[in-house]
Amino acid sequence: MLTLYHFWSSTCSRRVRICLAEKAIEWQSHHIDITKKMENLEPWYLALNPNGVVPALEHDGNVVIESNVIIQYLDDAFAGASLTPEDPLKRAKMREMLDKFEHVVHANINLISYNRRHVPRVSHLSEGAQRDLILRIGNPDRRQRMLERLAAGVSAEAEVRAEARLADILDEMEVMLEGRDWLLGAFSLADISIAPFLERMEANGLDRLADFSARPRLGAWWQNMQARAGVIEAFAFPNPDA
Ligand SMILES: N[C@@H](CCC(=O)N[C@@H](CS)C(=O)NCC(=O)O)C(=O)O
Repeated sequence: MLTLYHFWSSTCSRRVRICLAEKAIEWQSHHIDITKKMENLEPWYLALNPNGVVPALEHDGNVVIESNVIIQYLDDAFAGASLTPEDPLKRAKMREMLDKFEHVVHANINLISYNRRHVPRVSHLSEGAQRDLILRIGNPDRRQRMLERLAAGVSAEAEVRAEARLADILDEMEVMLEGRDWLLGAFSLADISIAPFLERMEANGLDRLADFSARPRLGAWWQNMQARAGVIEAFAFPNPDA
């Protein structure tokens, strides 16, 4: 039995749903409302994922967290098209990319999304109520970061720096895509891991980044990515409240 705890529009949940679709793995959905109901901070969910974030995967009673770890687990544990290169060096490169996609791309998108998406989402709560919710987050680093953002907000300068870091990674991808359709040659977890963030850049109105005229290979990659059945299926997961 495979259950994914996820939120319909979350980038990290999309990573996992793309992988599940690409490998044609059957799974059961447990939707977690991370917006109004904030189910990700309920004690029962924190027992599954102490970081208080989606996604989390439960497989035969065992829980795996961290979306990039989950997709590697799915690729290791399930049959179907392999999404990891055979060559050890390419495997290492893939893991380097996964690390950057989480710790540079996701971290900076998260910062940029704070004023645009997070603040309006919690604006109905008093500062004290927001603080109480943050104090429930199990991961001390994330808890501290959220407390600092609550106290001081995210400055325009910090957003500019974050955009520059995103541009660095997009430039790196443009170079990697020379003479190939996918980041490592064959389609892999690296392509899956970054795809939801390209959509999020567009959704956040980061027009300069999402304008592919300066990065034509990346533009072609994004078109190919959006045409894949697995990506279409993962992005089509409906908002249960719509
Ligand atoms: N490193 C984690 C990050 C997960 C994450 O930040 N998830 C976001 C949605 S994409 C979340 O649950 N946010 C809820 C919140 O911030 O309250 C992973 O890759 O699984």
